[in-house]
Amino acid sequence: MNMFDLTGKVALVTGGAHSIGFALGVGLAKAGATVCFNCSSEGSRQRGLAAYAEAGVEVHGYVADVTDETAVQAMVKAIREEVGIIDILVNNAGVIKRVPMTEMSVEDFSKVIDVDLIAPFICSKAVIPGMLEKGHGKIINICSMMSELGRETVSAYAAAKGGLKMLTRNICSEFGGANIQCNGIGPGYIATQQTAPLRERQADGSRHPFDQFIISKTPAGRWGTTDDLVGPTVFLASSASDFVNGHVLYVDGGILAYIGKQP
Ligand code: GCO
Repeated sequence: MNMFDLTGKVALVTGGAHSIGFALGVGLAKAGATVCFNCSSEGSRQRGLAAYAEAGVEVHGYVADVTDETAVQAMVKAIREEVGIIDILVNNAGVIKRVPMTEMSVEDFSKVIDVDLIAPFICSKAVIPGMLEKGHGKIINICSMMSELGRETVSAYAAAKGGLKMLTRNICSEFGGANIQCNGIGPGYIATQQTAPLRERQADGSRHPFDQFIISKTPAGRWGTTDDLVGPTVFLASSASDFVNGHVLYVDGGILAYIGKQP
């Protein structure tokens, strides 16, 4: 028996039209799951469907604002009717605003908390009843280095991702007895559009100072790729992890273990 086989499982990936969510959607589909992805607009849905088709993967796309409980409940209901009860939820949708705290508006702080912390609550609350009905479920929260560490300009993001680590532990605590496992994936520094500003080449062609910093802090000596996150996510989505619960699996090339290379 292949304990990593997801055949017969229905997965929902929020923010799954591009970047990390897209890579995870492709990976879950290639592991056998029937994948549904969520995005915020019809344009994103169409672009996402085209990208999955180009990757040779058939998926279902759904538009819903993940901070809107009514919209999320309607999406989960539509998925149940059109695809099936959701077995695997990946709370991936997220935003970041890099602003010094004293310059950040409460509105901007709240927006980050809404998307990065309250939306995973809303989506988890929407899928758990179906998981209870089926007698099993997997919830995977995309956490962050900022679930463990702070840094300048990311106060809202760190507060949200720290909270998401504890929401992960609480869902484990509240529903572990119903055979629902809730774990996190903690990406290190991954080369995506979201981190592109941190990797921009300088005018003289040199690396961005933050890029150099991350390279010095990562034993692997490189930024991660979205593909680095796929295997750990398939593991947490599969029966191979049925006794793993409330854990955040850091996929960071060793950053959290390393004091950093001597300058
Ligand atoms: C930042 C980065 C990080 C990464 C990721 C690390 O500004 O420090 O955006 O937050 O995106 O979350 O795990």
